[in-house]
Amino acid sequence: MGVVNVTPDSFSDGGLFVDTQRAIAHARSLIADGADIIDVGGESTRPGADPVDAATEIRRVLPVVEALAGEAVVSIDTAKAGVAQAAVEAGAEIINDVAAGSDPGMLDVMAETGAGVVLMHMKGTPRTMQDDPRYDDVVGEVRDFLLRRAGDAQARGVDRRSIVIDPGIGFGKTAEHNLELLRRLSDLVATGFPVLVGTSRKAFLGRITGIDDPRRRDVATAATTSLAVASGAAVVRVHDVEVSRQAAQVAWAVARVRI
Ligand code: PMM
Repeated sequence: MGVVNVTPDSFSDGGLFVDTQRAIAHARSLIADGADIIDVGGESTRPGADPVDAATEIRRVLPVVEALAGEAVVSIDTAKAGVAQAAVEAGAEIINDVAAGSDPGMLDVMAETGAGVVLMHMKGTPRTMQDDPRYDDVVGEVRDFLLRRAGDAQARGVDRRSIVIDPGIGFGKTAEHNLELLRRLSDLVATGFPVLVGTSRKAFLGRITGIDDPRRRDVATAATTSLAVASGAAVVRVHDVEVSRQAAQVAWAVARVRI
């Protein structure tokens, strides 16, 4: 899954692709690099980010979704039911919800559209999530939360086979929490739901490598891609598709005999 953020303020590519034509051209280069899915987002979820209203988000993402539908599977990265609905009408096939269906109406949109659904774990909101997050058992708590939300979604009519779960690396987690989730990813895979992992360029990689510029963290990202794929992840969400696709292909070739 290749990332296209049509936002002025995302942490690693904010401001680069606010312009519709540049966002579309960037998505096409990710498809040429081997992305199977393009994840289009119009609201930054970086720690401390201010929320934007639905009309602004729709104005940013809709032309990009429309242009790309038919060229790749398009996913809409949104926590708002109205944005998800508009994007699916414009051709998006997946709703990637970092709030796991908490917006009123979101689970109904997911059920009624029949879209694929990504339910992600986040502790708190992007404004507050990195203020001293604590868990007794991060993997158990994340897994239980995701199973509960997947149950809620199915109770509202979402098909079990449409649901993907995501531990939400960096969303209300310390570097140690992120590492523990990656180390024990197979506990999430064991739920039977396909697992999506999004580590790309995130701050914990900077802490480990000492690389401050997020755009220079793609090799570090590829290391996590290999480990995630070897642990059974079904989808990895990355900014640099070329590098992570190679890592995923090799990890898969080595690991598939035992997953
Ligand atoms: N991370 C970001 C945004 N959306 N969606 C899912 N499902 N999983 C993630 O880990 C995730 C996401 C933040 O990264 P960005 O600002 O580079 O898009």
